Amino acid sequence: MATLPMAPPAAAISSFTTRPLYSPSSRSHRLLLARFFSAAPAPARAKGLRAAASAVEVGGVKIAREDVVKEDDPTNNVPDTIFSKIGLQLHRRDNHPLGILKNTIYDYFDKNFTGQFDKFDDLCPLVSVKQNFDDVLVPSDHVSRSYNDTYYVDGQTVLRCHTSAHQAELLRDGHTHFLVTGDVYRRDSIDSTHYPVFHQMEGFHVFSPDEWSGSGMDGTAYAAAELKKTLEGLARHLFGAVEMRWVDTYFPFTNPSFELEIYFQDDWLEVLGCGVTEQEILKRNGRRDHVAWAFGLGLERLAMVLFDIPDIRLFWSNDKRFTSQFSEGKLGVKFKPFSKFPPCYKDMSFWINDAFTENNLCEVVRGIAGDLVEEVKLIDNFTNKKGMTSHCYRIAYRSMERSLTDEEINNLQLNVREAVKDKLKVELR
Ligand code: FA5
Ligand code: MG
Repeated sequence: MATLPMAPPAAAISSFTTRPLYSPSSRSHRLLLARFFSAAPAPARAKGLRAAASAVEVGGVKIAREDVVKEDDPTNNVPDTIFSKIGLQLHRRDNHPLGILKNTIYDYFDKNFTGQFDKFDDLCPLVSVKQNFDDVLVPSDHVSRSYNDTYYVDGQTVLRCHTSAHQAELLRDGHTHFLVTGDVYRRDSIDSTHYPVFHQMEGFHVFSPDEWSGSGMDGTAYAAAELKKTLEGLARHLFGAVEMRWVDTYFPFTNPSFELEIYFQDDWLEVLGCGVTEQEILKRNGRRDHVAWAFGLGLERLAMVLFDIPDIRLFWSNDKRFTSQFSEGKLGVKFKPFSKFPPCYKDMSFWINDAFTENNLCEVVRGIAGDLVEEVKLIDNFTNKKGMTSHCYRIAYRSMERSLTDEEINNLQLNVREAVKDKLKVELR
């Protein structure tokens, strides 16, 4: 199951009941894992991670490893690989594709809504369960709240899984037009367009009754029309002419809800979710009788299209051959891939148990092999007469920066097998 799925309550919209809200359903068996921090092979604890004692500061909040990684606490599921990303704030680097993109989106809003949008890009990613879920009306039994899908620091605190976590507090603080950019975290399978840490920008625009009263539309229709106009304008500002389409969808916090898809690498790529904000959210936060639109866009997804970046893992690369290709204010630059080393495949079969999930497998493999694992893919699945189910996964190992030796890969695979057996309590075949 993918990370922050937000399928509606079963009866609500039948065609979306099996579709996760926060992530598409098409890649459930393809887990691509990689880190680019270190070119070295990753032993039991991946290299390139922050030293255990170190701390980072985000938005004035100091975050130490022991604040977020609590190995002995059963209510905590944050691994070191995730802690190592906190505070990096790729979206605040003006020479990084994500920073260049953020600034270009700012330009669009500055030009079209002069002085109206307040901008936030340094809000702390540690938020309460209330902020992340309750405040945006996510049902209490919703699968997105599960430990399988979200990184919990403890029972009340999570690493935000979307920038929507900040909507309510900003409304209460009196903001009516705002953009929130930040790193978000989801336990998720990974492939070339998914990564467990990525970046979103939230947009929010409140309208008062006098703004739509003369339009001949009701408030909801007016906000929906304004939303689509604004986002189509943004897409043109970023891409010029590009093939795009609107898809109806479901979010707990908007109605109606839409996704915008852009044609990329021979397929439709979902780049943002949006909609007209549920009245309940406005009512609870001091804007009764108003309407609003909101959107949440995936910065990596847009940047991949804009800069021709073929794999989402590249955004984390410190390799000069990647970073030196981008500079402040230059949106049109096309990424030139540097040489690709061949992948090496290893298969692994085991009998699963009731607790087994692919997200858990993914995390264990990443914990051992870090950036050297490119893909984990289910290639065989059967249940025997005794009712035992066997899975076979194919793991692709590949470094973006160098050739791996056979010995290195064999060692990694050995360690992965041990860890999978120990941590997931599955029976290797
Ligand atoms: C949300 O997160 C909603 N909060 C967006 C929203 C905001 C809707 C306000 C309505 C109003 P979703 O899970 O679909 O929705 O994620 C939004 C975007 O983030 C996606 O369209 C995609 O571009 C990006 N995204 C989602 N998962 C990943 C991932 N694992 N890796 C990279 N990008 C992702
Ligand atoms: Mg989505």
